[in-house]
Amino acid sequence: MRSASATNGHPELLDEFAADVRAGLGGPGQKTLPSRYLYDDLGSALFEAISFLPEYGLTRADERIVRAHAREMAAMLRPPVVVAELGSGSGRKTRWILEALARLKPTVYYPIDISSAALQRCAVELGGLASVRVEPIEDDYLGGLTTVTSQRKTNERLFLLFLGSTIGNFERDKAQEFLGEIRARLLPGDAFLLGTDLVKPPAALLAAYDDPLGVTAAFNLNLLRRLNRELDADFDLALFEHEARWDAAEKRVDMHIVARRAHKARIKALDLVVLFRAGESIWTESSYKYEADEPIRIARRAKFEPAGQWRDLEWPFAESLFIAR
Ligand code: AVJ
Repeated sequence: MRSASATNGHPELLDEFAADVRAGLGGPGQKTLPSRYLYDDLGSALFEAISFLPEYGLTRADERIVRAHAREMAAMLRPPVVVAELGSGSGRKTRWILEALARLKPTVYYPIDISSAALQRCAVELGGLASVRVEPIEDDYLGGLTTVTSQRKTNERLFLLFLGSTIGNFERDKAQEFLGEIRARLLPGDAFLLGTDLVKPPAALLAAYDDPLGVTAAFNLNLLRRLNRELDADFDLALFEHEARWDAAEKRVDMHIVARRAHKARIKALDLVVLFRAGESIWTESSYKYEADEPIRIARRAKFEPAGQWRDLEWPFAESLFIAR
């Protein structure tokens, strides 16, 4: 079992991390790091904590919708159905769907995640469900999905879940491309459930991404600790602060790590010195917000047929169900 980080014991992942960090921090322009590196073990636990913050309604809205409509969704799919999920996280939301399906017929569930810690938590959370066999797949999304689809039997329908508005971390054209990549791996009649956080007033979004307890700040700054630990860097966390910015034109929330004053940090494993001006930032995440018709538009373009959409009113969020054409 891996403990300290997702790259421990996976040298090829460490190389990729090193290359991404060099590309993101080594040049003269806007410094940036890919958001997926926020999720080491501590980062995953901090995101889990974020999902309990009153200001961050996203995860609870997602779960409310799934819980309220799981049976309706299950009834639309002709068994036998196998379930796969991209980025399973704790698996708390998926319970409702698996229960609804397993009432009709025993089912297999393939959580796909690059974090073995997340997969373990998910197996514990959902392993006890009657008539559900959990088969964790430690891989990236498309690699894992390819594994699932190459194993599936032709009489089985695949129900693919992509919840939590994780798609919000993709630039809009990348999201479109990604849906195409997903669709290319599915067969006609397969189902796809996509969760998207919806546009809402900027004040609510800024509070959600810069909470007064500082949990999101810890989640963001933890990325520097990861650089210190895994790449032998010497970032002084006290010299940085978390910032959330609403980009009205792009309809997205960006997270930055901002240098409080001019200084430099060393990343020994890369033999790289990183200079910061006062106020200069590392851009660590974008969280795109959608209009309710947008997921339907991009899914249609990727050869999916819309089969239903459910929204939460308390925290505007949409769950859209599609069938592969
Ligand atoms: C897990 C990607 C959906 O973008 O809202 C939470 C991650 N970032 N707070 C999001 C996150 C800051 C989250 N997603």
